[in-house]
Amino acid sequence: MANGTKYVDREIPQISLADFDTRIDEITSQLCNAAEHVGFFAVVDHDIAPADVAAMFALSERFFRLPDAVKATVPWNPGNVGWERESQVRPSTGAPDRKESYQLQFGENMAGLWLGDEHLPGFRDRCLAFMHRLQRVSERLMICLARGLGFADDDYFVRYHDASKPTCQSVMRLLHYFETPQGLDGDNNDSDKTNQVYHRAGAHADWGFLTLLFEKEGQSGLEICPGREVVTTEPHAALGEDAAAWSKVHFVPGSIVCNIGDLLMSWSDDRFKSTLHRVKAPRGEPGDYYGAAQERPLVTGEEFNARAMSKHFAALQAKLRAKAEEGATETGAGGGSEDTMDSSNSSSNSSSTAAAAQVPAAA
Ligand SMILES: O=C(O)CCC(=O)C(=O)O
Ligand SMILES: [Fe+2]
Repeated sequence: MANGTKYVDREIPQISLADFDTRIDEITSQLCNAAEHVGFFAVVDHDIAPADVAAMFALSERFFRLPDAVKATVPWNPGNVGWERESQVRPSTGAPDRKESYQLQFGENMAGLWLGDEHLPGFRDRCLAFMHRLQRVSERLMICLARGLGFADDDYFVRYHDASKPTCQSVMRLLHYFETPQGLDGDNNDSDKTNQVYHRAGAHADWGFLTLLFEKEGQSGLEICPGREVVTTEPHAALGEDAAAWSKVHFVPGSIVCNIGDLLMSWSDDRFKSTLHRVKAPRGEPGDYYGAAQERPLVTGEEFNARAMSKHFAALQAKLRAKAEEGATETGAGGGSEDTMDSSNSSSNSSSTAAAAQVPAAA
């Protein structure tokens, strides 16, 4: 491999949700096994028809084809909603992901941020209908995950992700990765050596609860690196794109690829693993997909709290601490900024931390 990335084949468990009520214990055990060992699994027989997924992709594509000036009428904001373009800088790469995204929620954060009907008639209603169907799939997963963790109440997680609450922070993110030049070198530089660096989604772990991801056949790129063995020492350097052995996630027709996020890892006392993953920019390997449109609607559950910020955005933390210390020197007040970020797992008061998901860390 030109770039020196080490690849190994890893099996992504495939889990059927068919006959959910009667098979719930079997499904629970399969899900928990996957969550503990890989952090990724592909769910099939989930009751969302391929035609409905294709229709959602088509709608997403129509959105992204609108002029930027129109998309800019629904700009991203710290409620973790809205449209952004090349603004997400990952600590692992220090460069913006080459993508645009539009994040949608059910509730009050969307005020003024739904694309107007004059641009795409029915957009809001169609998205919401799809989001509700996805929410039902995630609820089934949440039921099993709570059950598998031994919570007395199967609905424990479901209650904290109640889509009927205006504060619900479940997100559907439409994604469009931009076309990249053919022949990137091992450092993701283009062959003209113009110092352009290309990452579709740099290596990261999701800090939400659970991510459900739809892929399109022939649009490869998603790779995982289970175990997080690469983050034991210096997180930023170790999170580097090629620091460890990666595995390609191959398209499985009709499946939803799911992964555990940091919040559920924390909520499960680290029993379930939030796995490092990325969307690799093509490098001329067989099967690489160059563009022009790769869209993946996905839903994250509740966004992680400020603990994720301290983990992923150390630079920002350092700045905040320095500021706090400055304040303390001036006013004589004590206390650090960390405490305010530790409200942790208890649910739906973390919209400001959700914002950090897209704070350009290296800005
Ligand atoms: O598009 C993908 O395949 C994955 C995207 C992703 O990892 C993310 O947005 O968190
Ligand atoms: Fe991710």
